[in-house]
Amino acid sequence: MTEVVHTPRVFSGIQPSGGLTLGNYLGAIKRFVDMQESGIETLYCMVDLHAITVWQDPADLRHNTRELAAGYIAAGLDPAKSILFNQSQVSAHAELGWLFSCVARMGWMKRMTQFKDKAGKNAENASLGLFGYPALMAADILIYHSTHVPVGEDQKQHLELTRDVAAKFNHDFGVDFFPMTEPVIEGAATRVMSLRDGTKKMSKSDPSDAARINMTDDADTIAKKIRKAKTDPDALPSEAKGLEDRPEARNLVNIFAALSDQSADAVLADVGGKQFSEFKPMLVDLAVEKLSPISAEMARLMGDPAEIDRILGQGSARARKIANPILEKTYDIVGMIRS
Ligand code: AQP
Repeated sequence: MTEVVHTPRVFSGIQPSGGLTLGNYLGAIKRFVDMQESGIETLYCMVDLHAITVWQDPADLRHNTRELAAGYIAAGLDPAKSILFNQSQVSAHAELGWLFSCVARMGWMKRMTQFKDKAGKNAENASLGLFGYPALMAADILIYHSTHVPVGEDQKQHLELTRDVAAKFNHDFGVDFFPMTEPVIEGAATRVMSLRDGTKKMSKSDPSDAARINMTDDADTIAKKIRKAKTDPDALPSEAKGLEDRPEARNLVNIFAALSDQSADAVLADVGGKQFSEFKPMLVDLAVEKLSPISAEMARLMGDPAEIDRILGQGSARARKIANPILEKTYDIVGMIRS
């Protein structure tokens, strides 16, 4: 069998399951913008079908989808350069998701740590969709034959499963059709932690609002949250290796590094020896400087929801043009009659 060389194409998505957090921004959106500027074809999705794997109030879901689109655009994604759309408007995602549900194995899903974290002790009561989430995620990526997926560290296991699905499909049907997608997990903040607990991921669905910085927080709120962020009593070290057993300190340094496009070592070369009483105000100033223009632009864009819907409609039409032929070919490989 000759190996097919796939043209580079980037896909990623975020769930409209709440407001955007600094974790989503630094771990995902900021990287999306970098990849957009690299000249590769980029598709960025609001994965609304994934969001409903846990309960979403319909009005909130609509609002959060538009706000996520506004966040993408405000952070630098340009609908003329990147294809921006919401997942449910491109039905090929759900269709390929079903085919992949028949390729992926129960045992693979049971090993997913995100399912264990999200379902918690009450797994029997979790939705079937939450259990099968990674099969739909594999479809999101592979329906575009995507070669690169920028994500935060927490999505690494799902990306490995995407490769397993592609490999099993190719093997079962004796084809070289789906590519082996590469995760792109880069930057100083691939895993932004909770401001209240440095061992827990910063998350939009954390019940404590103080644990996260929301992209819509105003300057006072950002300042208050950073001032109250958990730290330890020691001064900052002068190298990143001195942060190994200090999760909260490491988190704040990594946030500073990512916001200022530096490495943690470069930040510590400047601020090593300082106490948090000195470092936190510096972080507040930097966070407000970087995030305020984004939140102001998000608010402006949210003033015209019809324009956001128009952008999503246009993006969806462009996405369907790429996805539908790949879906048709997949049905053909599987043996479905398409008359
Ligand atoms: N704390 C984080 N640090 C770095 N990256 C993060 N991402 C999320 N949180 C962090 C990255 O953002 C992208 C979209 O994530 P998602 O919304 O699809 O799902 P998630 O990872 O489950 O994010 P949340 O905020 O924790 O959402 P909820 O609370 O709804 O589960 C991914 O690339 C992710 O890595």
